[in-house]
Amino acid sequence: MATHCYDFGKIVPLFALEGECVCVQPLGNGLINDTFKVTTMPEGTPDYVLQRINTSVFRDVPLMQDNILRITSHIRAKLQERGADDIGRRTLTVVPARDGALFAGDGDGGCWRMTEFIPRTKTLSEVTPESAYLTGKAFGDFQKMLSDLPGGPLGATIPDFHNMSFRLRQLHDAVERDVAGRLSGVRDILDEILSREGEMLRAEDLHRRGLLPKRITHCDTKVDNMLFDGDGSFLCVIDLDTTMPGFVLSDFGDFIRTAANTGAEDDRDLGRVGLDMDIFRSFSKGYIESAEAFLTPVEMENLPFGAQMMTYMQAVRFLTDYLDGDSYYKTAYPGHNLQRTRAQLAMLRSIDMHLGEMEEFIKSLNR
Ligand code: GN1
Ligand code: MG
Repeated sequence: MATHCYDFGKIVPLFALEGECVCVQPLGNGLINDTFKVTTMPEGTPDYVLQRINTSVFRDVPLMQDNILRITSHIRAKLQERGADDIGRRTLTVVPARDGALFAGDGDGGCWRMTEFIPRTKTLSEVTPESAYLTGKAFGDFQKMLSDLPGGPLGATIPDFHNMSFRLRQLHDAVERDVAGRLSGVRDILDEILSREGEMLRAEDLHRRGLLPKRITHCDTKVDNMLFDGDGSFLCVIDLDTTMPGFVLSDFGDFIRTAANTGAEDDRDLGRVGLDMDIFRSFSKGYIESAEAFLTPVEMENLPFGAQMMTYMQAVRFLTDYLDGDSYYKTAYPGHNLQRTRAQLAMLRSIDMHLGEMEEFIKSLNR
């Protein structure tokens, strides 16, 4: 978590919040931005989520905030049309700065934004088949709701974010530079990764040949980015920073990579890491139920590949950052990015073993 000291007495009043701030505490475990919960008084006024945006990762904050406002306004309108209840808990509510902007500078180089805190929610460290099914349904629905977003395509907040050839190029550059002198210790892992470069470019190949479309996708569907109600039912997806045009395979795959992992993303015990087929089946069933109306046969049959692709891409990104001296992801201990890489590769091997079974299951859903 953030170790910096921020002057919240100065930062919080930049935003148009209700009530009086009584407490600011670190929130969540994101690897990029610094996130805080702002508690207010009196009882009945909303609490807030305050974030310091990592501007070396998100270089175009106005574009990102504009995207988020467009996405949340559109989803809110759709939910209203459907007569949904509890709309304030089913999508994020952006809180503007007092000057009307969607973010605020603190005068010390920091860039901040705020949303309403959604009360009485939990994130799921232990996903059950039931919650995976509901999450799959909700995710298909999220993509469907955004399919007619007005105002033209969303801008890319991070260009080439899930572009595999770009990520591999970054790895090759990091290997060449070896700035932290760590290359000699990772030769075995690097060889394993590089031996699979070609097969992992399949999505971009299909796209180039006009066979795989880009749609609006979330691009960070890890399970930590989903809020559930007290009873385990899915409420909403958060962290919309990277919602932009991409392949549905990314979103499907990133959920499987994280939620269907019997271990943690950075597990120190690789014996715990592996694919949970029950979670895979439940999520796939829910996802296809709401997404089959728009998914093409090529998208459908490549969903299991999406799980391989995203797990592999995460291994590539963690190893790149390890070689670069840990400059991108927050780390909790020396070698954390290397452990993350190893855990992703263990997950990938487990997905590989189940690939045939996964493909059969997706086929069986394809009515
Ligand atoms: C980062 O900050 P967080 O935890 O939401 C990363 C994702 C990775 C994820 C791995 C902008 O997301 O792409 O999948 O870590 N976000 C960015 O846990 O790079
Ligand atoms: Mg994120």
